[in-house]
Amino acid sequence: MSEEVTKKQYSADSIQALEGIEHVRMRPSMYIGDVGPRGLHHLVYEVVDNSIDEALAGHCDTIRVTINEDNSITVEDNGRGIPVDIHKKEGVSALEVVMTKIGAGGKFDKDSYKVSGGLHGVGVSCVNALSDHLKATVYRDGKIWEQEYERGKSVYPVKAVGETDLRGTVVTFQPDASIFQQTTEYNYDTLASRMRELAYLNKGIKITLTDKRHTNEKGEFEGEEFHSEEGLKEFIRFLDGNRESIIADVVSMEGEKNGIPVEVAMVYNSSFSENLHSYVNNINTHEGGTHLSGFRRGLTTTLKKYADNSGMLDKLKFDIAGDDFREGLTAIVSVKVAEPQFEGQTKTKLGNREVTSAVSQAVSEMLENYLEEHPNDAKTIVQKVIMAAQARHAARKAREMVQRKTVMSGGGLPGKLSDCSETDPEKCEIFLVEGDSAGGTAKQGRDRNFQAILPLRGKILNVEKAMHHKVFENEEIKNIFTALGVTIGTEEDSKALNLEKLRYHKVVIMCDADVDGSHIATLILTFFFRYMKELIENGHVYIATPPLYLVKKGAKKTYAWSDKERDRLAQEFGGSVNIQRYKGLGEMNAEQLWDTTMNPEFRTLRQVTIDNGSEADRIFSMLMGDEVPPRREFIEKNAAYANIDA
Ligand code: 0RA
Repeated sequence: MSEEVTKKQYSADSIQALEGIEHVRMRPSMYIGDVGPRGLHHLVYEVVDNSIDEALAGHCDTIRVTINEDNSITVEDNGRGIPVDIHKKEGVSALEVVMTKIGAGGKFDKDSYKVSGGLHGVGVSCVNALSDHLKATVYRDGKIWEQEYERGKSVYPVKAVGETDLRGTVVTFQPDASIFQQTTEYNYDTLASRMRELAYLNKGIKITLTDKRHTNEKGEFEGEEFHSEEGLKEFIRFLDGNRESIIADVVSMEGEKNGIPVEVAMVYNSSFSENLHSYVNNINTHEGGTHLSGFRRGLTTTLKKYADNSGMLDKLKFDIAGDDFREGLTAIVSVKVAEPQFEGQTKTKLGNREVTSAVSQAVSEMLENYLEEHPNDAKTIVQKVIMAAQARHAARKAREMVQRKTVMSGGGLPGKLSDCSETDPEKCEIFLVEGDSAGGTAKQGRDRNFQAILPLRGKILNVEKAMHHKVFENEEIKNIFTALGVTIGTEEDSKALNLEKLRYHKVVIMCDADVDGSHIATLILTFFFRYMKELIENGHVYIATPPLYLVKKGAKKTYAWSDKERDRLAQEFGGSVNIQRYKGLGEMNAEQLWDTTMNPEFRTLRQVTIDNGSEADRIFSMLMGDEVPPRREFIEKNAAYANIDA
């Protein structure tokens, strides 16, 4: 090949690379989901995933993640280091290819397939394209190599800057504020919960997280080390730490079935909820899929067989359904799939058919052994299943009552609901308001065209501690179901919430801005999380934020949402100002409530999201469960206004 041609080819390729970078910058959401806080944090996960892959390939055991003072992020590992030699096809350093070629990933290394990988699996080049500045340092072959980039383009060719005995890769990036316009500030807890999850999912790897933005009293940086020798077994103990186990130990297994690495761990607790968490290549598959079906199948077949043989079901007058085997069950399924097919609305549902039987077999083997070796536990589990079946029959009756009412419109709507006149659900909002009196104020203050009010009396039922039929018999909960117009499928495999008839696309929880109010908000959220998760997942649930203070001077008055804001306003007004602390919604008149909390032009609604399903599950079980100390600790740590949009 003549030099002429090589050059031409190189420049053609680099133009293509440029187009790739421009495309990522033009349509960032296509690559990382969104450009809000979620996308911002996703950048870190994408870089860490590369190091996890290196660890899974057996070449590295430590990953350090640092939030630097300026909110840039450093990820370092002690792996082989990204190769720096000239990539034959591209004519530049392999490091540069990995960093600047969109879609290049680590694919040129054919010996190891990439198993981990962010939700979008887009590679570190996307992170680079969306960063103001990125610096890659590689310790390899006795040398320290370096290259820097701006907005995805290299600033200089890869160069050797020193010598070293170390091996590894260090990437530091500063997200581009012109892309992440909402915020470029990293949340420690968000990163910590993902790093913890990764440590449990990939046992043996040490992951540290350090926050250099502030120090504690001793002058040390905040930070944690995540490391698990027992993997999912420990993950289950962590998740269920606030629940009471009814069996001796966590049941777990790890192995390969039909060439698919499968890991499963499970435990039964005394609660009534089912908590299944599933992962494919370290990605949380919120929508489940074939691996979860395999888990359910394995569990049901094995337990059913055991129960039948035990004779415990002989005198039973009602049938046992799949659900009954999963009440009080907490389980994690984690598989590694070479070419995962993701389906579903959020592309988090595994579609690969072959995975079902692999997981089902693994679970059957694991459970058969456990039941054989722990006859007392086996009996406890079967008894629990029988009780669940019994309760399900009672619950079905109660639920059918609710749904009969829901389906018949007209007389069906709850008497306490003040509905809006608009009928297009997309334009409609419903406020769930604590107490009849605040409900009255909200009713006067609202825009009745599109805002409906449903007052809830007192504390709503703590669904975390109640059996299903009690939940469906509860007056306030029945009102929420009928007002929203949603129903729950009764078929075995379509327990999903039916949102087609949802009457309001914004469901706003409006409670007092105090400890009681946030407790009530948490109770309502717990109900949504356990019984209407899809409502949250589809972005329909919001929390209203009423102001804490009214700051007045003469005719001038304004509101404050924090102590800091109150002090600033008081200073701005100067002289003697009158400050009123709103203890509850009831202290505001209708106009004030509209101005500050309900008027779409001025209010702030906090959208409730589930960033991390297992973490949310753990927090709800803690907040609403029996153990008091962890709850107190959480509330103290998160102050009066617990950050419930976990
Ligand atoms: C491909 C090949 C080799 C290393 C890596 C990728 C690698 C990538 C990343 C990303 C973050 N940390 C990493 N560490 C390693 C090396 C192949 C060889 O040395 O033979």
